[in-house]
Amino acid sequence: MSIAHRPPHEIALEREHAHELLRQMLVIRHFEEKAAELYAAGKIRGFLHLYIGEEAVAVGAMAALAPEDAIVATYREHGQALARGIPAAAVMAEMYGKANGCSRGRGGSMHMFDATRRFYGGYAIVAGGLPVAVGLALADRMQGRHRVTACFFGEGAVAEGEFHESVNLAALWRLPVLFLCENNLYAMGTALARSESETDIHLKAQNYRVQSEWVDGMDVLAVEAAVARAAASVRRGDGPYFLELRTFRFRAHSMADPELYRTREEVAEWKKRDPIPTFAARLAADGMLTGAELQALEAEAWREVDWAVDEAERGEWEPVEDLERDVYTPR
Ligand SMILES: Cc1ncc(C[n+]2csc(CCOP(=O)(O)OP(=O)(O)O)c2C)c(N)n1
Repeated sequence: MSIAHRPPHEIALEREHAHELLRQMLVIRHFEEKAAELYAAGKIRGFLHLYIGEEAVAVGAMAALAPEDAIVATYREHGQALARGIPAAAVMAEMYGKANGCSRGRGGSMHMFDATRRFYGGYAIVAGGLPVAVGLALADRMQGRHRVTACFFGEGAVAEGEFHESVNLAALWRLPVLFLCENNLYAMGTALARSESETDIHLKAQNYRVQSEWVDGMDVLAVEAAVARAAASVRRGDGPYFLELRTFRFRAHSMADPELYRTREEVAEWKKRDPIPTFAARLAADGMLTGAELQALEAEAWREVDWAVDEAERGEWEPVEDLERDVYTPR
């Protein structure tokens, strides 16, 4: 329905919501642009995997999930952490390795964690989050809670045994898991078609009798709508659901990747579908975003990123006395 046919209060609500989706995508984009700079400057060390190009997936999905739902993600999870509401300062400080980071600086970029927001990682092992998600969902089932565990993972995970074990068990026990496969076509330097005989990833879930579909992961509204539908089905008790979100990472796999496995033309082609400017243009065309509003959202996003960097800079290192804290040592 065109907005001209909707009552004014609905238009106002939609406009606000659309701006919030755009603001979140801008925060993630600029946060990571800054992180890349800080990595080059030696402020952030270890591994760093950027989500640039994939923002619509995390933002659309989180908008459709409830605070009581659980989230499990991968090492490419800054976007999910920010969209879930972990303060940008806590995410940045974590990358710095500071004690004000969301994992007290012990996890770094790949291990964001915030139990108060039911954000259960951040897993460096490909497919490592899937069995954890199945376990969280099993706990909900056993305790009679109607909530969803949303599990993000890359298409590279489907080559792992853990993927098959997890989807199978979730289906067999009808557990409330929402599998969210971020298909960005490359697992490090391996193109999907070079490693999988079936490249329609969502079909793999159907082998286990799990409802599945693919979604345009460059379109934040399409992601939000699909996740809302799928989460409602899971919450109703209809068993797990699988969404394949087709997307693309614009940057290298990590900071140490010369990108020899794909052409510049392919990347340039996907950049035409950049989820941020395309969404902004669509809103502008619908009369829902003015140039001044876009500028204000950009400025707001940068302010949040600058604040995050200030807090990370100001943060303390964990004191030496805490070295053995949370370390299990049998005596
Ligand atoms: C079990 C395991 N094998 C190999 C690796 C090394 N590795 C790190 S990322 C990656 C590619 C994963 O690609 P994908 O799942 O598509 O996610 P993306 O990086 O594209 O987001 C691999 C093979 C690992 N971390 N864990």
